[in-house]
Order: sequence, then C-alpha cells, then structure tokens
Amino acid sequence: MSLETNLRSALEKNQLELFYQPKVCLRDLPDGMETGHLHSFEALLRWPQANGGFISPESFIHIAEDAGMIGRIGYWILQQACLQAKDWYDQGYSANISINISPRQFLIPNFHYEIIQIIRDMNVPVELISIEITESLLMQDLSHARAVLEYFRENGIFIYLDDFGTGFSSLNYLKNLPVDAIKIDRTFVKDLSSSSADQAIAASIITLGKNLDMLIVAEGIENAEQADFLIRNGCDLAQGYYYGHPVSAEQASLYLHPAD
Ligand code: G
Ligand code: G
Ligand code: NA
Repeated sequence: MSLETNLRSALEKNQLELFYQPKVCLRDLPDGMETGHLHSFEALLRWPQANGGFISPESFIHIAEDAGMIGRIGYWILQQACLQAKDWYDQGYSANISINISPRQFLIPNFHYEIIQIIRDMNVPVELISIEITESLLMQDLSHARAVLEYFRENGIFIYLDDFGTGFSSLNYLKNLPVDAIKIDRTFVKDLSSSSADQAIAASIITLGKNLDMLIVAEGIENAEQADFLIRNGCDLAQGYYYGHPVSAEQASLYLHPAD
C-alpha cells in the first residue's frame, strides 16, 4: 500500500496521535503565570507504527496536502486538542494547547469558520486553544491572511507566528497582522552560546517583539547556556528538549499546575 493509502486508513481508524511539548515561563508574566511553570502546550502530530516507532509529520504532512487530506487531518487535530484541553479543564487544569496550521489548510475556503465552529461544538473555552502559523503562509495572500487572522482574534484565539526570522518581509507582517506572539526559530537558538551573530539576532527579535507588545517564545532550547542567554535578554517563554520533549498526553499531564 502507498503511504497515502496508509495515512487515509490511519486517519479513519483514529490511529494518529497528538504529542504535547511544554512551553515554560522564563519570567513571571503579567497574567500571573510564574517563572518555571508551564505556560501552554504545542500539539505535535505523530503517526504510530506497528514496530513501536513513529513516522514524523515532516514525512507525511506534505503527502496529506497533496492528497487533499490536510483539511480532514487538520480538523481531526483540532478535535483531538479540544478533547484533551477539555479533559484537563474538567480535572481543574487550564492548559492552553496550540495547533499548527499548515499553509495549505489556511487556504481552504471557510476553514477559519469551521475551526471556531468546532471549538464551540466541543464546548471548549476558546482561551484554551491557540494557533501557530508560519510566515510562508502569509506571503501567499496578505489581505486574505489578515481577514482570517482578524476573525480568529475577534473570537479570542491567541495567534503565534512560528519559525520567525526564516521568511521574508517579517517586519511588514508584524506591523499589519493581529499576531500575539512570535516564536524565534530554532536555527537562531542552536548556536546561541557561541555565535555572536545569533546572539544579536535573538536579542533583536526579543526587543522588537516587546516593543510591539507581543509575547516572545524561543524554540529548540537544548541547554542551560541557551536558556541563560534568553532569560538575561528578557525572553518570555521557552520550548525545547531542555524543558521537555514532545510527549504523550498522559506524560504531558505531569507538567500541569492546578488553576487558581
Ligand atoms: O514534531 P516534529 O519535530 O516531528 O515536527 C516536524 C514538523 O512537522 C514541524 O515543522 C512541525 O511544525 C510539523 N508538524 C508537527 N505537527 C503538526 C501538525 O499537527 N500540523 C501541521 N500542519 N504540522 C505539524
Ligand atoms: O516548526 P515547529 O516549530 O512546529 O517545530 C516543532 C518541531 O521541533 C517538532 O518536530 C519538535 O519535535 C522539534 N523540537 C522541539 N524541541 C526541539 C529541540 O529542543 N531541538 C530540536 N532539534 N528540535 C526540537
Ligand atoms: Na509550531
């Protein structure tokens, strides 16, 4: 069977799984979240295999896109994230979950209405779901992107701009779009301890984001030196193996703190 046929079957049989990677506060935030505590999770798709391993989304998201399946997979991801957020919420934990929106999914007509409708239908407080979008998506049609993002904002959805710094014209997007947070791409974090260029870039993104009143997340933090630099420079949130790998929902629940 082809990968595409297998993927279709896995989706129908509910065999895909979401993993959750923590985003941790690097400082006390105005909304009361404390340094070192969980801020939220990013949902990351996994396709479990019979041998106990996983196929990475890197190898199958584009297949889903080419096969016209990304819409359905995207809704499945959202529903799964909603079920998880609601499950934790019912146990007394308020953990926001962000889902990745692929550029092709973003272009599906009315997908934003569908997303808000699903969140309502599933009875999940809207502040528990956020979205992550990439710059490449914005470049395709800026006015459409703005309309869609404004609809999300009006409905209370928090918006992360992912992989920041790897695309073009980033500053123009930042000025014109309702983005709440930017994620410093992990290519700038990787050599942060040794590269003065990366240090300058990371510090500049943090300053820029702060001046635009956005939350700043650094991705791909793997060691204490990277973390120290980001903390010294006022970065808000951290994500990376140093703080926690993407894990199953059951393991992720160990990061939860009871809501006040
Ligand atoms: O989690 P991992 O490192 O395996 O992810 C590899 C790539 O796949 C990353 O670029 C990530 O953004 C993307 N990815 C992971 N999960 C999802 C998802 O649920 N939806 C979409 N569209 N992309 C995802
Ligand atoms: O593109 P996006 O930001 O969605 O990327 C998420 C991807 O990054 C996932 O595949 C996840 O497994 C991976 N990832 C998360 N933390 C780290 C890290 O500390 N180092 C590396 N190399 N990859 C990471
Ligand atoms: Na992401």
